[in-house]
Amino acid sequence: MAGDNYGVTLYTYHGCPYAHRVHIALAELGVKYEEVIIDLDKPREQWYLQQVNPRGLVPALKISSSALGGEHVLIESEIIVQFLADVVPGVLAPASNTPQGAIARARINYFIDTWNTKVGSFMFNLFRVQTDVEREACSKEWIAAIKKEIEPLLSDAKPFFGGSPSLTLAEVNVAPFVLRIYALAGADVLPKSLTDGLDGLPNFTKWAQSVQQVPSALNIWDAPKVVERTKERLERMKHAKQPQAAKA
Ligand SMILES: N[C@@H](CCC(=O)N[C@@H](CS)C(=O)NCC(=O)O)C(=O)O
Repeated sequence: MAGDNYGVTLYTYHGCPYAHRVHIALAELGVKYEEVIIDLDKPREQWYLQQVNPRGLVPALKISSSALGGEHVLIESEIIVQFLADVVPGVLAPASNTPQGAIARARINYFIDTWNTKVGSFMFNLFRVQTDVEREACSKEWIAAIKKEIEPLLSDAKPFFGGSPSLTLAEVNVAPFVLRIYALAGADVLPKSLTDGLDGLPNFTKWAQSVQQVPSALNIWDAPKVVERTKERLERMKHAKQPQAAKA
């Protein structure tokens, strides 16, 4: 891709974990791009909804080149990073047009699917709990889910997924959430019991430590800001709930 004449624009917001995935992939692939920051505190402007993403979300990636037959806008972070891994095969994942490449891609996709469907939603559940008892119960359930679903998939991580010495598509998708788990638990926004419990999972802990040190994952990462924004969001959620409780 570097040698071809590509124009790449990323529509992003630095606090968004989904946009973070795309920043990581572009950095790992050494792709130069223009960045357009979308202010999520304001309603999306018409040009964004009409020309970029009718869903109004970030991230979105505009890419143009004669090799692609012109200009394309891609939306949905998983699809964008998958596209980037495909267009520069062999860096984040092998090309899938050999049996070995296809099986490696299937394993990576299974890991991503497992995170998304079995583990990822606990963070949002924890944001919604009302009492300390519920908070601790949810934290325990999350640790148990990571132990059952993720720990075995990382048995050959070295230090990255599937024995890879460099970041893979698996980490591109999950690193933004790993960084948030440790930063938010460190600031007591998520329960400390969560990271204490995760410390008892050797594969996950070793892998998560490596993930948190990768320069491409740290480029736009601003832990204090994410902590502050999350606290503000939780406050807003708390206040939004109160009138409903009073009505009931
Ligand atoms: N499934 C989407 C999720 C993207 C998403 O939820 N982005 C949030 C920011 S993290 C957003 O744009 N929200 C719009 C808003 O807050 O108005 C993806 O993976 O790209």
